[in-house]
Amino acid sequence: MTETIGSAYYIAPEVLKGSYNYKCDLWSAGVICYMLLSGGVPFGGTSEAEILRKVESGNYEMKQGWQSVSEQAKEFVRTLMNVDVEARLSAQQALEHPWIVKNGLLMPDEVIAIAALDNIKKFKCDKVLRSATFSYIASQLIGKRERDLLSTAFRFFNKSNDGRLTKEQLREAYTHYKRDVTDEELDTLFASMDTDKSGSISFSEFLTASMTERSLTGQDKLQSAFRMFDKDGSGLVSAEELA
Ligand SMILES: [Ca+2]
Repeated sequence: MTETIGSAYYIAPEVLKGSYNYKCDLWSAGVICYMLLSGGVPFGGTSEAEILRKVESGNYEMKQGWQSVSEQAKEFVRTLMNVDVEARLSAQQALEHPWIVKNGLLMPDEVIAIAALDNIKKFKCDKVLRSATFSYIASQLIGKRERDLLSTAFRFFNKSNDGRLTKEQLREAYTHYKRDVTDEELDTLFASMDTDKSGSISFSEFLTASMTERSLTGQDKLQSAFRMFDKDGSGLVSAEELA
């Protein structure tokens, strides 16, 4: 890509210099966020030539209209409108930015989120074998698409964006999707999900509990998981093999 195209306001500085890649779109996304958050433009001017000169310099301010905007939101815009193309966020990194995650701008597929929450309510894992088997299936055998969808749901529920889902965040998820859950139910399901008893739910614990019943109990997957645990090939899984 070497051709100079695009509207003056949104164009990335490196595009004007004639050498750019996909990241020029992330700059443009940053300009759009800048305008939505502040109501102003980063590079003003009375003519297109004047605007383009300012764009090329890459220098902009965040003063007028930014007084009540959070530091995290400003940081998000700065990391998109970064003249250093290498350091500029990729689309994936932008989706993972705490400000995007915190504000729920990353919306999971509603059907998947609700199915995950309903599955968690049905999830019972009071037997070591069941827990160990399902954890193995969750980590090894789940389809990439289902894993991606559940990953988005997990990140949406995990508002603190630290990879550890708390009981309160899980309660909020049920409330958000208007699914009833009593305090007692929440205590019970949280305890069965938290298989390592760390006091929070990791992504793999979440995967184990939230996968669809069908993907958890597919005969092939159970057999594959069973073979994994049946280390001596005896056809029986002993307590030692699970330890
Ligand atoms: Ca845990």
